[in-house]
Amino acid sequence: MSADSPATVPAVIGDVIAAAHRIVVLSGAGMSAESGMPTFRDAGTGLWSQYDPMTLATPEAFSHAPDVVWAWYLWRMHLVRTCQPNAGHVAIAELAEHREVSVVTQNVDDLHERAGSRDVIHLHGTLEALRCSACDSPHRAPLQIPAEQRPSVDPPQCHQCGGAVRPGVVWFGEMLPTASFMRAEQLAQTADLALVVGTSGLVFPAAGLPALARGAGVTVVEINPQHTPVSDVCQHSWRSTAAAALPALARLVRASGAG
Ligand code: BV8
Ligand code: ZN
Repeated sequence: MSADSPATVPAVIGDVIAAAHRIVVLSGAGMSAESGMPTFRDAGTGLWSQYDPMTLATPEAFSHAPDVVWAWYLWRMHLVRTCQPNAGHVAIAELAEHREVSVVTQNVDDLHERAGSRDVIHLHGTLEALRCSACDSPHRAPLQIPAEQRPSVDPPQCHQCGGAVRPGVVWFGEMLPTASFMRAEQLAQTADLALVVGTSGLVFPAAGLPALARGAGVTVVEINPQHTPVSDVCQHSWRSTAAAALPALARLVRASGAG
Protein backbone atom coordinates (compact mmCIF):
# COMPACT_ATOMS: atom_id res chain seq x y z
CA MET A 1 0.00 0.00 0.00
CA SER A 2 1.50 3.37 -0.90
CA ALA A 3 0.83 6.67 0.83
CA ASP A 4 -1.12 7.75 -2.26
CA SER A 5 -3.69 4.96 -2.34
CA PRO A 6 -6.73 5.66 -0.16
CA ALA A 7 -6.94 2.98 2.52
CA THR A 8 -10.18 1.42 3.68
CA VAL A 9 -10.42 1.05 7.42
CA PRO A 10 -11.16 -2.59 8.33
CA ALA A 11 -14.68 -2.61 9.83
CA VAL A 12 -13.57 -4.03 13.16
CA ILE A 13 -10.94 -1.29 13.58
CA GLY A 14 -13.49 1.33 12.52
CA ASP A 15 -15.80 0.17 15.33
CA VAL A 16 -12.98 0.31 17.88
CA ILE A 17 -11.90 3.83 16.95
CA ALA A 18 -15.43 5.16 16.81
CA ALA A 19 -15.96 4.01 20.41
CA ALA A 20 -12.60 5.19 21.81
CA HIS A 21 -12.42 8.48 23.73
CA ARG A 22 -8.84 8.28 24.99
CA ILE A 23 -6.27 7.16 22.45
CA VAL A 24 -2.57 6.59 23.04
CA VAL A 25 -0.42 6.35 19.93
CA LEU A 26 2.78 4.32 20.45
CA SER A 27 5.00 5.23 17.50
CA GLY A 28 8.32 3.97 16.18
CA ALA A 29 10.61 4.62 13.25
CA GLY A 30 8.07 3.35 10.67
CA MET A 31 5.94 6.39 11.56
CA SER A 32 8.55 8.67 9.95
CA ALA A 33 9.58 6.34 7.10
CA GLU A 34 7.27 8.00 4.58
CA SER A 35 8.80 11.36 5.52
CA GLY A 36 12.11 10.00 4.25
CA MET A 37 13.66 9.09 7.60
CA PRO A 38 15.35 5.70 7.48
CA THR A 39 14.10 3.13 10.01
CA PHE A 40 16.59 1.09 12.06
CA ARG A 41 15.89 -2.54 11.32
CA ASP A 42 14.19 -2.76 7.90
CA ALA A 43 16.28 -5.07 5.72
CA GLY A 44 18.52 -3.15 3.32
CA THR A 45 17.29 0.36 4.16
CA GLY A 46 17.42 0.38 7.97
CA LEU A 47 20.27 2.26 9.67
CA TRP A 48 21.41 -0.86 11.49
CA SER A 49 21.88 -2.72 8.21
CA GLN A 50 24.61 -0.17 7.37
CA TYR A 51 25.95 0.75 10.80
CA ASP A 52 26.70 -1.19 13.97
CA PRO A 53 24.60 0.28 16.81
CA MET A 54 27.26 -0.67 19.35
CA THR A 55 29.81 1.61 17.66
CA LEU A 56 27.41 4.58 17.40
CA ALA A 57 24.51 4.40 19.86
CA THR A 58 26.15 3.60 23.20
CA PRO A 59 27.89 5.77 25.84
CA GLU A 60 30.99 3.59 25.35
CA ALA A 61 31.07 4.41 21.63
CA PHE A 62 30.89 8.15 22.40
CA SER A 63 33.73 7.89 24.97
CA HIS A 64 35.86 5.91 22.52
CA ALA A 65 35.24 7.97 19.33
CA PRO A 66 33.25 11.15 20.09
CA ASP A 67 34.10 12.66 16.69
CA VAL A 68 32.73 9.66 14.75
CA VAL A 69 29.56 9.43 16.83
CA TRP A 70 28.97 13.19 16.72
CA ALA A 71 29.40 13.28 12.91
CA TRP A 72 26.82 10.50 12.52
CA TYR A 73 24.30 12.31 14.72
CA LEU A 74 24.90 15.60 12.87
CA TRP A 75 23.99 13.77 9.66
CA ARG A 76 20.78 12.49 11.25
CA MET A 77 19.94 16.01 12.53
CA HIS A 78 20.40 17.23 8.95
CA LEU A 79 18.04 14.50 7.67
CA VAL A 80 15.36 15.45 10.20
CA ARG A 81 15.64 19.14 9.36
CA THR A 82 15.14 18.38 5.66
CA CYS A 83 12.16 16.03 6.21
CA GLN A 84 8.53 17.08 6.60
CA PRO A 85 5.77 15.42 8.64
CA ASN A 86 3.87 12.91 6.51
CA ALA A 87 0.11 12.39 6.18
CA GLY A 88 0.23 9.98 9.14
CA HIS A 89 1.70 12.58 11.51
CA VAL A 90 -0.87 15.12 10.32
CA ALA A 91 -3.73 12.64 10.79
CA ILE A 92 -2.72 12.00 14.42
CA ALA A 93 -2.76 15.75 15.09
CA GLU A 94 -6.22 15.95 13.45
CA LEU A 95 -7.47 13.05 15.55
CA ALA A 96 -6.77 15.16 18.64
CA GLU A 97 -9.43 17.65 17.49
CA HIS A 98 -12.04 14.93 18.09
CA ARG A 99 -10.52 12.63 20.72
CA GLU A 100 -8.14 12.83 23.71
CA VAL A 101 -4.86 11.81 22.06
CA SER A 102 -1.39 11.36 23.55
CA VAL A 103 1.62 10.29 21.53
CA VAL A 104 4.34 8.15 23.10
CA THR A 105 7.17 7.92 20.61
CA GLN A 106 10.50 6.14 20.42
CA ASN A 107 11.45 8.54 17.64
CA VAL A 108 14.12 11.15 18.21
CA ASP A 109 12.79 13.45 15.46
CA ASP A 110 10.27 16.27 16.02
CA LEU A 111 7.85 15.38 13.21
CA HIS A 112 4.86 14.75 15.51
CA GLU A 113 5.27 18.23 17.01
CA ARG A 114 5.77 19.86 13.59
CA ALA A 115 2.53 18.20 12.42
CA GLY A 116 0.69 19.87 15.32
CA SER A 117 0.52 17.16 18.01
CA ARG A 118 0.71 18.81 21.44
CA ASP A 119 1.02 15.93 23.90
CA VAL A 120 4.14 14.09 22.73
CA ILE A 121 6.31 12.00 25.06
CA HIS A 122 9.76 11.10 23.74
CA LEU A 123 10.93 7.88 25.36
CA HIS A 124 14.33 7.92 23.63
CA GLY A 125 14.89 11.69 23.82
CA THR A 126 15.23 14.09 20.89
CA LEU A 127 18.29 14.58 18.71
CA GLU A 128 18.74 18.30 19.19
CA ALA A 129 18.12 18.47 22.96
CA LEU A 130 21.90 18.67 23.33
CA ARG A 131 23.57 18.30 26.69
CA CYS A 132 27.02 17.87 28.20
CA SER A 133 28.24 14.28 28.45
CA ALA A 134 30.19 15.18 31.61
CA CYS A 135 28.04 17.57 33.70
CA ASP A 136 24.66 17.11 31.96
CA SER A 137 24.13 20.89 31.42
CA PRO A 138 21.87 21.70 28.46
CA HIS A 139 23.77 23.10 25.48
CA ARG A 140 21.77 25.73 23.61
CA ALA A 141 24.35 27.36 21.33
CA PRO A 142 23.41 27.45 17.62
CA LEU A 143 24.59 24.37 15.74
CA GLN A 144 26.48 24.23 12.46
CA ILE A 145 25.09 21.16 10.68
CA PRO A 146 26.94 20.20 7.49
CA ALA A 147 24.66 19.37 4.55
CA GLU A 148 26.75 16.31 3.66
CA GLN A 149 27.67 13.32 5.79
CA ARG A 150 31.18 13.57 7.28
CA PRO A 151 33.20 10.71 8.78
CA SER A 152 34.32 12.71 11.79
CA VAL A 153 33.48 16.05 13.46
CA ASP A 154 34.59 17.08 16.95
CA PRO A 155 31.61 17.70 19.23
CA PRO A 156 31.15 21.21 20.68
CA GLN A 157 32.50 21.87 24.17
CA CYS A 158 30.25 22.47 27.17
CA HIS A 159 30.22 26.15 28.27
CA GLN A 160 30.13 25.06 31.93
CA CYS A 161 32.89 22.45 32.15
CA GLY A 162 34.49 22.02 28.74
CA GLY A 163 33.14 18.46 28.39
CA ALA A 164 31.99 17.00 25.09
CA VAL A 165 28.42 17.89 24.07
CA ARG A 166 26.27 14.89 23.10
CA PRO A 167 22.96 14.41 21.27
CA GLY A 168 19.82 14.36 23.41
CA VAL A 169 19.01 10.69 22.78
CA VAL A 170 18.88 7.62 25.02
CA TRP A 171 21.62 5.20 24.03
CA PHE A 172 21.60 1.43 24.56
CA GLY A 173 22.38 0.67 28.19
CA GLU A 174 21.06 4.06 29.40
CA MET A 175 17.92 4.57 31.45
CA LEU A 176 14.89 6.13 29.80
CA PRO A 177 13.74 9.47 31.31
CA THR A 178 11.86 8.26 34.40
CA ALA A 179 8.97 10.75 34.40
CA SER A 180 8.34 10.21 30.68
CA PHE A 181 8.32 6.45 31.01
CA MET A 182 6.01 6.55 34.03
CA ARG A 183 3.57 8.76 32.11
CA ALA A 184 3.76 6.38 29.14
CA GLU A 185 2.93 3.43 31.39
CA GLN A 186 0.01 5.30 32.89
CA LEU A 187 -1.35 6.32 29.46
CA ALA A 188 -0.96 2.78 28.12
CA GLN A 189 -2.99 1.41 31.02
CA THR A 190 -5.77 4.00 31.06
CA ALA A 191 -6.50 4.61 27.37
CA ASP A 192 -9.48 3.07 25.57
CA LEU A 193 -7.31 2.33 22.57
CA ALA A 194 -3.55 1.93 22.03
CA LEU A 195 -2.54 2.42 18.39
CA VAL A 196 0.91 0.90 17.84
CA VAL A 197 2.40 2.39 14.67
CA GLY A 198 5.64 1.49 12.91
CA THR A 199 7.70 -0.22 15.56
CA SER A 200 9.48 -3.57 15.40
CA GLY A 201 8.76 -4.05 19.10
CA LEU A 202 12.31 -5.17 19.82
CA VAL A 203 13.75 -2.42 22.01
CA PHE A 204 12.83 -2.54 25.69
CA PRO A 205 11.37 -1.17 27.86
CA ALA A 206 9.29 0.67 25.20
CA ALA A 207 8.45 -2.66 23.54
CA GLY A 208 6.65 -3.75 26.71
CA LEU A 209 4.01 -1.00 26.53
CA PRO A 210 1.57 -2.76 24.14
CA ALA A 211 1.48 -5.83 26.43
CA LEU A 212 1.04 -3.58 29.46
CA ALA A 213 -1.94 -1.94 27.74
CA ARG A 214 -3.47 -5.27 26.73
CA GLY A 215 -3.04 -6.59 30.28
CA ALA A 216 -4.97 -3.56 31.59
CA GLY A 217 -7.91 -4.33 29.29
CA VAL A 218 -7.05 -1.69 26.69
CA THR A 219 -7.76 -2.51 23.03
CA VAL A 220 -4.45 -2.67 21.13
CA VAL A 221 -4.33 -2.13 17.36
CA GLU A 222 -1.15 -2.33 15.30
CA ILE A 223 -0.48 -0.46 12.05
CA ASN A 224 2.56 -1.98 10.38
CA PRO A 225 3.14 -3.54 6.94
CA GLN A 226 5.06 -6.39 8.62
CA HIS A 227 4.31 -8.93 11.33
CA THR A 228 6.15 -8.03 14.57
CA PRO A 229 6.32 -9.44 18.10
CA VAL A 230 3.69 -6.78 18.96
CA SER A 231 1.28 -8.45 16.49
CA ASP A 232 0.95 -11.33 18.95
CA VAL A 233 -0.33 -9.06 21.76
CA CYS A 234 -2.68 -6.96 19.58
CA GLN A 235 -6.38 -7.66 19.08
CA HIS A 236 -6.05 -6.35 15.49
CA SER A 237 -3.14 -5.78 13.11
CA TRP A 238 -3.68 -3.64 10.04
CA ARG A 239 -1.07 -4.39 7.37
CA SER A 240 -0.81 -0.88 6.01
CA THR A 241 1.53 2.08 6.31
CA ALA A 242 1.29 5.04 8.65
CA ALA A 243 0.67 7.58 5.87
CA ALA A 244 -2.05 5.44 4.26
CA ALA A 245 -3.87 4.08 7.31
CA LEU A 246 -3.90 7.02 9.73
CA PRO A 247 -5.58 9.56 7.39
CA ALA A 248 -8.31 6.96 6.74
CA LEU A 249 -8.81 6.59 10.51
CA ALA A 250 -8.90 10.37 10.97
CA ARG A 251 -11.49 10.70 8.16
CA LEU A 252 -13.66 8.09 9.81
CA VAL A 253 -13.47 9.83 13.20
CA ARG A 254 -14.22 13.21 11.61
CA ALA A 255 -17.27 11.70 9.92
CA SER A 256 -18.47 10.02 13.12
CA GLY A 257 -18.30 13.32 15.08
CA ALA A 258 -17.10 14.09 18.60
CA GLY A 259 -16.09 11.15 20.81
C1 BV8 B 1 17.42 0.25 29.24
C2 BV8 B 1 19.43 5.56 20.13
C3 BV8 B 1 17.68 -0.06 31.58
C4 BV8 B 1 18.84 6.79 19.68
C5 BV8 B 1 18.09 3.62 20.39
C6 BV8 B 1 17.96 -8.37 26.11
C7 BV8 B 1 16.59 -8.50 26.30
C8 BV8 B 1 15.79 -7.40 26.59
C9 BV8 B 1 16.36 -6.14 26.70
C10 BV8 B 1 17.70 -6.00 26.51
C11 BV8 B 1 18.49 -7.11 26.23
N1 BV8 B 1 19.77 -6.68 26.08
C12 BV8 B 1 19.79 -5.32 26.27
C13 BV8 B 1 18.55 -4.91 26.53
C14 BV8 B 1 18.12 -3.53 26.78
C15 BV8 B 1 18.09 -2.69 25.54
C16 BV8 B 1 17.29 -3.42 24.47
O1 BV8 B 1 16.08 -3.42 24.46
N2 BV8 B 1 17.98 -4.06 23.56
C17 BV8 B 1 17.30 -4.87 22.54
C18 BV8 B 1 17.74 -4.40 21.17
C19 BV8 B 1 17.61 -6.30 22.81
N3 BV8 B 1 17.43 -1.45 25.92
C20 BV8 B 1 18.11 -0.44 26.43
O2 BV8 B 1 19.32 -0.45 26.56
C21 BV8 B 1 17.26 0.73 26.90
N4 BV8 B 1 17.60 1.10 28.22
O3 BV8 B 1 17.00 -0.89 29.07
O4 BV8 B 1 17.72 0.80 30.45
C22 BV8 B 1 19.03 -0.55 31.88
C23 BV8 B 1 20.12 0.27 31.78
C24 BV8 B 1 21.38 -0.22 32.10
C25 BV8 B 1 21.55 -1.55 32.49
C26 BV8 B 1 20.42 -2.35 32.58
C27 BV8 B 1 19.15 -1.84 32.28
C28 BV8 B 1 17.57 1.95 26.03
C29 BV8 B 1 16.99 1.76 24.66
C30 BV8 B 1 17.23 2.99 23.79
C31 BV8 B 1 17.93 2.58 22.56
N5 BV8 B 1 18.14 3.73 21.68
N6 BV8 B 1 18.72 4.44 19.59
C32 BV8 B 1 19.08 6.96 18.24
O5 BV8 B 1 20.22 7.02 17.82
O6 BV8 B 1 18.08 7.08 17.55
S1 BV8 B 1 17.28 2.25 19.69
C33 BV8 B 1 16.47 2.58 18.23
O7 BV8 B 1 15.48 1.55 18.22
C34 BV8 B 1 15.73 3.87 18.11
O8 BV8 B 1 15.78 4.68 19.22
C35 BV8 B 1 14.31 3.41 17.90
O9 BV8 B 1 13.44 4.33 18.41
C36 BV8 B 1 14.27 2.11 18.60
C37 BV8 B 1 13.14 1.23 18.26
O10 BV8 B 1 13.13 0.93 16.89
P1 BV8 B 1 11.79 1.07 16.09
O11 BV8 B 1 11.29 2.45 16.28
O12 BV8 B 1 10.89 -0.02 16.46
O13 BV8 B 1 12.29 0.95 14.59
P2 BV8 B 1 12.66 -0.37 13.75
O14 BV8 B 1 13.50 0.04 12.62
O15 BV8 B 1 13.18 -1.43 14.61
O16 BV8 B 1 11.26 -0.88 13.19
C38 BV8 B 1 10.56 -0.12 12.22
C39 BV8 B 1 9.19 -0.76 12.04
O17 BV8 B 1 8.43 0.09 11.19
C40 BV8 B 1 9.23 -2.13 11.36
O18 BV8 B 1 8.40 -3.02 12.08
C41 BV8 B 1 8.65 -1.87 9.95
O19 BV8 B 1 7.91 -2.98 9.46
C42 BV8 B 1 7.77 -0.71 10.23
N7 BV8 B 1 7.52 0.17 9.08
C43 BV8 B 1 8.35 0.45 8.04
N8 BV8 B 1 7.77 1.35 7.22
C44 BV8 B 1 6.57 1.65 7.77
C45 BV8 B 1 6.40 0.91 8.93
N9 BV8 B 1 5.29 0.99 9.68
C46 BV8 B 1 4.34 1.85 9.29
N10 BV8 B 1 4.44 2.63 8.18
C47 BV8 B 1 5.54 2.55 7.40
N11 BV8 B 1 5.64 3.31 6.29
ZN1 ZN C 1 29.61 20.18 31.11
